[in-house]
Amino acid sequence: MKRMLCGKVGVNSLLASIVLLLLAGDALAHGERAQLASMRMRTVHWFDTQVTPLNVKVGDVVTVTGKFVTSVWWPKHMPSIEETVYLNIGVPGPTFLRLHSEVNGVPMMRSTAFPLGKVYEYTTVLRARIAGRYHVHPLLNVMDAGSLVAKGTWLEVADNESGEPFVNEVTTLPGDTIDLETYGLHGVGGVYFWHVLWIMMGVGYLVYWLATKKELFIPRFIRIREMGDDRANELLTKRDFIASSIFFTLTLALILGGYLWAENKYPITIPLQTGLVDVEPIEIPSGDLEVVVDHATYELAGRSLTMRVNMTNHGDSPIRIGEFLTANIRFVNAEVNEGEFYEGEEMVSMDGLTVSVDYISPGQSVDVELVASDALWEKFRMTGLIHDPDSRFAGLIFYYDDAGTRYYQEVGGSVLPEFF
Ligand SMILES: [Cu+2]
Repeated sequence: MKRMLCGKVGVNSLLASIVLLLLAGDALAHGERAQLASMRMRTVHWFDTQVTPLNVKVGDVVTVTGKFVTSVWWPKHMPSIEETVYLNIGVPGPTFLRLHSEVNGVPMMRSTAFPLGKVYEYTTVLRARIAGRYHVHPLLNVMDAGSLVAKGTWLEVADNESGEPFVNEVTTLPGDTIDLETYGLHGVGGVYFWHVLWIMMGVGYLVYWLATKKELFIPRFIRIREMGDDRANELLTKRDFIASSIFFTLTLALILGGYLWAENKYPITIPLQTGLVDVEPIEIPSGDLEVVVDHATYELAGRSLTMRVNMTNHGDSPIRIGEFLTANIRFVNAEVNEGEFYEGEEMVSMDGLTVSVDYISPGQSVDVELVASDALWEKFRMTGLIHDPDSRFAGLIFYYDDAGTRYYQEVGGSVLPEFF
């Protein structure tokens, strides 16, 4: 008997771990793959995303920095980022505290608007709250459009050595120091108190009906149908009426009493703050290269995007094309390879970009073929591009002058799928 029991427990826990594994597998594949390919290509180009450090303990500070360019190819059918947008961090649950965030030097505790075709440099400072391994993504919540996610970086948060609970102390405006981790949770009038009280009210009301009636919802409903609506009151006894009245009065009394009690306990309150702040955008440092896209094709079988562009170098230094970035995937030209790379960075194809010319000399105007190909197209479900009703693409081209200075600019246009 004992043995059988053990066997049963074994199977159960095995099932439980399979379910957990399945769930975990799901969690690995969120964000960067979930959105429409066209949406990821033509909304926000995130780059230089850096999360430091990658191994911390509960209570430590983590900094997320990076830049993004808002695409001038923003889909017309999508609510615009030029209206209301909020810089946020995408992690599973309340695992971090946000201590500070800014865009182009402006504090970002509020929403803002980001005009298209500009550069924004952001910094978000977090404090690790719960131990675990998280895929940390910067993201933008665009009003009515949802969140636009940058690629994630794995971050390990270990328990702190002391094993003491995480505290998050702040000083209120009247000068009290409180721990937000536990503030208002316990005691009479705390969150637990009110939840238990209302659950008891609800359960009590249900128990009254369950205990006093043999039949409940559907039999009574059928009876009313048989008797007719005008005789429905006959189903209600005097006792039912009194009990319901007591519950009704108690509910109103609790609401009013709770309100008066809260007013008395917390006399000074201010409403939740909202509003918009202005951020001065930065111009794209596009250097002296003029890029005109002739056409682009996407080869489904070859998992590659081919762009034919005309490039004119208006400067006095030769220019080399180093990278093409779209939908958070970096296609790097192995020949040039001066791109900035960061610890823990994902979605980089180190030799994913081939460029038909090595240099664009000063004054030269030349037709260039850029091919961005890698299995990452498939892995990140970019093949969905062909289901896009308006078949357009956009991305950033990064290039370098003689001195190694990096410039970039957005390219975009229509893209034709090729099936063979
Ligand atoms: Cu992720």
